Amino acid sequence: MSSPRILSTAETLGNLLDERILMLDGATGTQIQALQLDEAAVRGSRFANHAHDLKNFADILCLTRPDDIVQIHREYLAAGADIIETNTFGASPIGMVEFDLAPELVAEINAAAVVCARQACEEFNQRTPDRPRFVAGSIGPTTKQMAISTQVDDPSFRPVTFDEMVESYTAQTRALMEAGVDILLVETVIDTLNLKACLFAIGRYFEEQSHRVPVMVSATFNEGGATFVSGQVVEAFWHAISHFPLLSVGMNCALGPDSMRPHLETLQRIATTRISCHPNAGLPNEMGQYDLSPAEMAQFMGEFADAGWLNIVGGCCGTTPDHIRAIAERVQKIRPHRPSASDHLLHLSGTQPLTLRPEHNLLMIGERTNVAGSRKFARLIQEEKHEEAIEIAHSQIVGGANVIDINMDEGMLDSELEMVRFLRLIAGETVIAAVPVMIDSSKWSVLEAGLQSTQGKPIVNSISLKDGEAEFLRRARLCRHYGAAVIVMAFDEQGQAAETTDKVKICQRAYRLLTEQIGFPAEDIIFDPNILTVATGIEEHDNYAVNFIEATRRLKKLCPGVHVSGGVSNISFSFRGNNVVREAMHAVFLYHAVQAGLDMGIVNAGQLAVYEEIDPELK
Ligand code: THG
Repeated sequence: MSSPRILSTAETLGNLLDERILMLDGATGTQIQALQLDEAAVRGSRFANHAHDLKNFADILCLTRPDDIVQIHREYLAAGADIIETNTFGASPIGMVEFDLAPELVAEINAAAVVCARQACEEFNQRTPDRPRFVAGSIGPTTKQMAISTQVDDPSFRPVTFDEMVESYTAQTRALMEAGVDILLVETVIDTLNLKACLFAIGRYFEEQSHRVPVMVSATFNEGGATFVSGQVVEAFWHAISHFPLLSVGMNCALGPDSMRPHLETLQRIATTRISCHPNAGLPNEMGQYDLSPAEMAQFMGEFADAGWLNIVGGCCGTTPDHIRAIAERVQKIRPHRPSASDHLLHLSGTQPLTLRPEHNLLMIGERTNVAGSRKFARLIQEEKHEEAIEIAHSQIVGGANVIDINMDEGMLDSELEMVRFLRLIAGETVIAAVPVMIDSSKWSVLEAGLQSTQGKPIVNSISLKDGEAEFLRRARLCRHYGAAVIVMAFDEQGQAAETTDKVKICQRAYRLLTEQIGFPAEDIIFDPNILTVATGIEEHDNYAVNFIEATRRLKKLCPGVHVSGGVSNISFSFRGNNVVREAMHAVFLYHAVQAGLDMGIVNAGQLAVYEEIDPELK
């Protein structure tokens, strides 16, 4: 006889989400303000002598006035909330710095907050056991930003490092998880690089503990609302975080529901997970108050739900239990959103999205932001003439590059530092920041430094089996945690493959390892079967172009879903100084390679000859 299996909380949640739209709670801050607590009341006896005002740190109330917090949760549950957010928005080490609170308090505040939320939920669960309520651990963005400079006079300035951010988010994640949250809710995301650090921290924590809970991500935007977070449009944002298995993605806060409409419309169409939405009660007026009534808010949310966009809804600043009650009533019978299926295309992003579609002829990757590939760029970096170095990136894009390859591998340079500095600098250049980057180095430490400085979805150039399977898979896993596609070179423990069969064999081995052992998506694998120099005077070298083309043809058949790339200008090194010949060679090579299935090439964008226009004799 088999006894009925008890569902895990995550399974229960998933089943409910398939059936109906679930309700989040509304603003905690608005309810706390209504209590009109003064500084002394917020501090209680424990923090009476604290050196810094705590009135603006609402999370401390979990320790000093837990009954008030439980009561706020109860009111939202009574209004119809299925998911209660813990009062922990700022309770991370970096979030607490400005209040002069010791990082040791992180564990205590988060644990106390979970106890408050759990107590309120349990009271309701006992009354209506067939209607479970869930505790979501709220993780806020901190006041620091990593994707862009917040100092006008120093575009490379960043107040924290990626590692510091990961450490801070790990501390809060650990505290919430040990206290037993059902969900982690990373909300009010204002900076995608912060978010990537947060997801990196959560993913690593889950792996180390072999225990996970569903994760929700909710981003926000400001002013004009033309861009989403840190200058990104919503599609670019989604591609940058789509590597992480999420319960939902959505948006909150901002300028109220109406401002979210176009972003939400796009997000629900492209995201392959569920959609959440918990806006402010409209725009703040001159008094800093929010004007949308419960009925007005319910109307907006009802429209979004009617359109089939929503799975989880609630409210942010200015919303009250009355808002939640009105929204719950309006959306309760509406069919929830069905997430879109993956299109299995290669998606990349800078601040703009870039999707490689089958009808694309060739994706061009600008080669000149490479200290080994351009004497001029090398000199400018060495002489710290960054504005002119940036101009090279710019001219590659104007010349047609869809992606720019950045390489700082040079003995005289601190390659990690230069990689990070250049990536930070271009993050402030609208035209350049729009395109995805290809982070190019033969040193893993440089690649990782680059990954930690990129808010979009980049390409890592490159990893290979050169140092064995374990190291290959370790790096590939990390690339995935950072949200990157990878170039895999046809290189193994024996060296670089020059013959067609070796190229294919090595790539096939890498393909099996990546897809079978770590579930790396095939579309994010880009093979580079080595474009080697022809016409060197050594006879075997004369077949190198054909070998690459033939390997490309076979790999596209044998490894379904992958892409193929190559460094095109390598082919013609023997003709250095003769650009007419070199450009003709590149054009003829590309003409055949693209037909064989080459998807992208590292090229001197703007300097490509047109195949049809090459002098017949030269051809
Ligand atoms: N595969 C992958 N990555 C790569 C390569 C590859 N990265 C580097 C390289 N190969 C591709 N990039 C270049 C960049 C410039 C040149 C060639 C390849 C080049 N430069 C001129 C030269 O050396 O003659 C520089 C002239 C100048 O200084 O202006 O040809 O294969 N994954």
